[in-house]
Amino acid sequence: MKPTFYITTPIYYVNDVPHIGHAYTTIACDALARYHRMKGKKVFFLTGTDEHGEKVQKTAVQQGVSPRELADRVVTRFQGLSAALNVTNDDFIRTTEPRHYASVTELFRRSQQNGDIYLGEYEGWYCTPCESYWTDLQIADGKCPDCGRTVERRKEPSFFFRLSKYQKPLLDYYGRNPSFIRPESRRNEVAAFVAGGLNDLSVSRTSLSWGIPIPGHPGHVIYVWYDALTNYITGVGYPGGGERFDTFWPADIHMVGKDILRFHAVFWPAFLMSAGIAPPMGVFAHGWWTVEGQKMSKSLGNVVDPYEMVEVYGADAFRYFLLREVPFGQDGDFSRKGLVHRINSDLANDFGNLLNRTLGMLGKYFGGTVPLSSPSGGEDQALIALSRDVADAVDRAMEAVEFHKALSSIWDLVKAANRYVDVSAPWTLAKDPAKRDRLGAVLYNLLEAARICVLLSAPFVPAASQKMWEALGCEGAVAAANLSAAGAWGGLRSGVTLPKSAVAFPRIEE
Ligand code: ME8
Repeated sequence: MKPTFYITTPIYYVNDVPHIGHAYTTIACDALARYHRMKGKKVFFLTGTDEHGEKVQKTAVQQGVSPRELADRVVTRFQGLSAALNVTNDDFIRTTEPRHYASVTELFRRSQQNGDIYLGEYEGWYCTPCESYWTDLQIADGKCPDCGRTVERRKEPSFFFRLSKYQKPLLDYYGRNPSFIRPESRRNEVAAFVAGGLNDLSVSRTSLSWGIPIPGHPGHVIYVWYDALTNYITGVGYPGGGERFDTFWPADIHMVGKDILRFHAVFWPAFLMSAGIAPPMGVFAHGWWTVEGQKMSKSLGNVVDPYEMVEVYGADAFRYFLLREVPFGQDGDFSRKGLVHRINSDLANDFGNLLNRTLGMLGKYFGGTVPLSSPSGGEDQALIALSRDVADAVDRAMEAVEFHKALSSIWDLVKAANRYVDVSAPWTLAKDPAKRDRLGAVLYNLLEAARICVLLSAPFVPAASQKMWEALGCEGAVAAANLSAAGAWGGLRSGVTLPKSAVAFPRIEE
């Protein structure tokens, strides 16, 4: 097992406050970071904000403030997401920090030094909202191929990066690393794009002042994507030559939305190859959310505010819904009805109830003291075998970044444990004093199955799982438990006294 794991979110534009899309990527990364920590790895998890560029400058002008003032104000909304969503990022990078200026300048200098950057003049069709130039071929009837808005003709002196030179190295890299771009369908898309030929890329602007200046070339600032992508190495200490960089680079996963995959899977590895730095090991593109069946937009007024979700439904429920509802990588639809349904059926009924009814029976029949473990019957062995299979399935799913599969496997165990209650009928065993040992074994097995479910679900529902962990008499933070050691059957301690109930997932009125 590789002992380290470095995961990143995109850095978010500060021209607007966080919405469900930002929360989604961040939560997905957090679940992975937590999972890999519980596997015993040294994890570095980076998120942050993208503060330069035309979009931010424009919004600042509209609001009558400087871009830096705008950034300073909006960044707190993104930083606050970590506490609200229970997210465990190790650092938060802002592209306006001095450490990032040093990093971008050095990366650029290295490419310049080996001849991959040259001064030219750029002319093209420019889409301002997308910050992209397009060629004649790409614009159908004068509209941006990405967003459909009108483009304008523009020309300016610009530094270019020799992206064309990296066509073959990129294709070779994809070939050697079949899991570099995931999901697989996206890999084919990107590979086809690269195989179609790459134009050199304009990497500086003179039409813009809000950016990182290029030393020795007054008037030029670094193009926003070159600036933004570089955050991933700044965050681990580039170019300081420190231990963190050596430990964590190359990153294991850059998590991104499908709209920005190309920047990460084509431009970014090429910039790094040019500077003699190893490309990242993986880029994963997730899908987009619609809201109640409609595209999310400010004008429709249907933007989902993660802070509101946390306030109304709780962070655990929101996290669970986002990662359970939709196969990761595909698009999905967010609805309050769907969220409430998942809370009541999966969380409150299935999982919460399993623990709560077992604690109730333990209180009633054993004064709350955990009996000895003495599995005997076939149904006991089946439950134990299932718990092992589920732990393996969760591991495979998490390695494949398939959260929905991991969660559905955990729920296989939750549901099997609930069935085990019905089949073993503790209330009937309790009537016969000769069956007291058997009653004890049944309750032990139930509590133990619940404990394993709690452990496996900890990366997804961190607060509730901690509450359940404590209710099961387990010590310390569940987030700090080691999955393989703690996940072995029989880890629950006998003889401890547990509470008579624990409500980890309250029901919500529909
Ligand atoms: O793109 N559903 O920042 P950003 C799911 N600064 N995800 C969505 C979404 C939706 N409805 N809408 C947006 C940027 N997103 C750059 C990144 S990285 C070096 C620079 C996702 O704030 C979108 O796919 O505009 C993207 O991954 C993320 O939100 C950030 O968007």
